[in-house]
Amino acid sequence: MSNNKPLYVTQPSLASLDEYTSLLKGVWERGILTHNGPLVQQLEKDLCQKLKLKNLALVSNGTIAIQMAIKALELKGEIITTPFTWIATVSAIKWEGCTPVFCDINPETLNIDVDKIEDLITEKTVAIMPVHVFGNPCDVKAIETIAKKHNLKVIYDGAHAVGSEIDNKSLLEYGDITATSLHATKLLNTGEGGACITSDNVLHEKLKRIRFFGHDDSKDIVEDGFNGKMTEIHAALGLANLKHYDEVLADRKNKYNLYKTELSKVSGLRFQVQMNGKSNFSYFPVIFETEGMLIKVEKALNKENIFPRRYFYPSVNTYKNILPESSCPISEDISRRILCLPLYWNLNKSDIEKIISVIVENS
Ligand code: T4K
Repeated sequence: MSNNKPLYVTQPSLASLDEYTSLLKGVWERGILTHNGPLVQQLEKDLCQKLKLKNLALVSNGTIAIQMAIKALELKGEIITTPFTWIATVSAIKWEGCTPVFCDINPETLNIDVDKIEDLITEKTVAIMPVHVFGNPCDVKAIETIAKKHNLKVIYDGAHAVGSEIDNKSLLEYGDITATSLHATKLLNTGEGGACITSDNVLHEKLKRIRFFGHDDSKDIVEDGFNGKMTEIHAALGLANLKHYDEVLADRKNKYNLYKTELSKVSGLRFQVQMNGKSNFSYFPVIFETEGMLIKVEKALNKENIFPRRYFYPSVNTYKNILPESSCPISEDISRRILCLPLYWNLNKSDIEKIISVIVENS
C-alpha cells in the first residue's frame, strides 16, 4: 500500500467553514431549527432562481422525495423503472405500496430503453419512473409521448440531475414530478437532503403539505402526510454551498474532459453516451470490456490508495432478498463492467493524471 492520501470516488464540495457558520449565527439567534424556517424558504427561492425552476420543495433526503412524489400523485399499481440505479429508486416504490417493473437499459446512454417501455405496460401500470443516470438526460420527449398515449404519470428520479439541462431548461422541470437528492455525495449538497420539483402549482402545494404531516395552514390534517422536512442546519449548508455552484459545475466538466481525452486513447474502454441534452458531468463512469479487466484495474488503484466505486453493481433487479426474479440482461452485463472514477472539487489535476496512469498500465 502506498503512503499517498486516499482518493475516494467523491468528496463533498464544501463552502468555507466561515461562510457556513455566518449563516448558523442567525439560526442560533432565531432559535428556529426546523418547520419551514427562513433558511429553508431562502434556499428554495435561490434554487428556483439559479436553476430557473417554477417550484421546488426541499425535503430531508432524495429517497423521501421519490416517496412523496408517488404519494402526491396517489399512485397504486405497477411503476416501470430502470434496474440500473441505486436501490433507493426501487425501495421508494415498494415503500409506497407499488410494484416496480424493470425495463432494461440502453447500453450507450445507460438510461431506460424507451423502445422497451411499451411492451411492459399492463392494465396495472400507473407510472414510469426513469432515472437520469449520472446526470445524463433521458429521452424525455419519447417518455412523455408514451406516457400521454397510455395515460401514465411520469416521475423522474433526478437524484443526479441538478445542473443537467435540455434545450436550456433544467432537467428537473420534466415529468409530473422530479425527485432530486442533495446528499453529501452530490454536486450540490446539504449534507442529507433532497427536493421535489413540479411545474404544477396545485401539486406543489400538496407536496408541501405531505412533507409536514399533511397539515394545512390552520394545522388541520388535509392529506395523508409524513415528516419530510429539511432543517435550518441543512439549509444553511445548502445556501453556503450554492454560492460556489457555478465553479463546482465548471470544474466537474473540466475534470471529466481531462479523463475522457486521455482514457479515450486506451483500447477496450467505453464511456456513457450523451444524446438528449447537457449532462452535469457529476460522475465519470468507465465501462470495461470484461469484469476481469475492471477487477484488475480496481485492485491496482486500491493499491495506490485510490477508491473508485462500482456504481451501480449489482443490477437492482437481481436483489433476490427483496424482489421477485426478473431478467434485464443489458443492465446486468453493464453493471458488472462499470466503474466510477474519483471526480470532485478537491481532486487535483495530478491526482487525475495518477489515476489515468494506473489505468493505462493495467489495461
Ligand atoms: N436515486 C438515485 C439514482 C441515487 O443515486 C440515490 C442516492 C437516491 C435516489 C437516493 O438519494 P438520497 O436518499 O441518498 O438523498 C451514496 C449515497 O449515499 C447516495 O446518496 C447515492 N445515491 C449513492 C449513489 O451513493 P455510497 O454507499 O456510495 O456512500 P459512501 O458512504 O460509500 O460514500 C462514497 C464516498 O463518498 C466515500 O468513499 C467517501 C465520500 N464521502 C461520503 C460521505 C457520506 C465523503 O467524503 N463524505 C461523506 O459525508 O452511497
